[in-house]
Amino acid sequence: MGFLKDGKWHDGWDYGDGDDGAFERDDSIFRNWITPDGAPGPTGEGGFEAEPGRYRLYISLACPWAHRANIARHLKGLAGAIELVVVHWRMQEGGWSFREGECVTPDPLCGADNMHQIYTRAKPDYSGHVTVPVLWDTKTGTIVNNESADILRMLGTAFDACGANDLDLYPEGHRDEIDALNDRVYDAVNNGVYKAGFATTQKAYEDAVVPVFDMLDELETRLEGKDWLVGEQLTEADIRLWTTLIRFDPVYHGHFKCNIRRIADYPNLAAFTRRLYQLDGLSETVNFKHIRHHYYESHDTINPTGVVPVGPDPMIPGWQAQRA
Ligand SMILES: N[C@@H](CCC(=O)N[C@@H](CS)C(=O)NCC(=O)O)C(=O)O
Repeated sequence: MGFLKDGKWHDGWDYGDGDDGAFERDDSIFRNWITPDGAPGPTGEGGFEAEPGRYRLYISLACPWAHRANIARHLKGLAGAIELVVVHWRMQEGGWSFREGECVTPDPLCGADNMHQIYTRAKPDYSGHVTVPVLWDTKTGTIVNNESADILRMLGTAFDACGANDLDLYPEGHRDEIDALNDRVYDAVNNGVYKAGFATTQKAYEDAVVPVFDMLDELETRLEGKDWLVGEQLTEADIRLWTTLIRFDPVYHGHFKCNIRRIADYPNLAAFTRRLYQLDGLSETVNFKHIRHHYYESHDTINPTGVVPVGPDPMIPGWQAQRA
């Protein structure tokens, strides 16, 4: 773990400065959008026209935020149009790296050792955390966007005239409902598990962990007799919830102490998790080895030995308990 300050890398933990022990997440700073004609998107500057082969997506297969972006890339049929670069699962000194490992890709830009070099290529005096996903433009040599919510949404439409399929993950008529649900799921569930896991006081932990399960209980009821969270089709709201659910029993339940219940204890959420896993192309985006080893090997304040649990028992049919 670490951060850049005026373009220089520093190892160490730098989240949450008050003494209340609460984890505080940074806002992403690269907020430009790829659009069909290069016009500016809802935030940032224009100049990023959709073109197959022009953009590259840096992700960690462990990271739930990066996972959203890669799912959009897969579901929209853009795997051949947007190159994928995968960092090593272990994030310690130097932060995310490209050191050799199963399913890790060397950096095609400059053979970088670490992800922070990609950030300083884009902005030599960058200060802040070095996070994935990162959407890179090979034409102008800069980062288009490093906010997964934006990337998920922009890949939903940007390439529709040049190679993407017509799947609509953000249907008109349901947008207000999707936005409202996304906000609540983000705060209580997607980021809620991190707030619980990274809390350094009992109070901060308990303040975070209870809302995780209040929201899961509500979602369990919402999914009664329904396949999808909003309307009658898969939307980005489903994808955003799912990337947390798939990591929940293997990682968040133990490592982040979110252990009031498991997803396996919620029939509707468990069925929902399996339903998305079985959707065309989605299981390909899941790598349980990277997921389990990332969390348990990277956060040495929480798990100093780096020992990775072999369980729990598989929630997904076909998923076997894995050994190192
Ligand atoms: N707001 C960002 C957050 C992304 C994020 O926090 N990614 C984590 C991985 S799960 C990361 O790269 N953390 C490195 C760090 O915080 O130093 C997004 O959704 O894209």
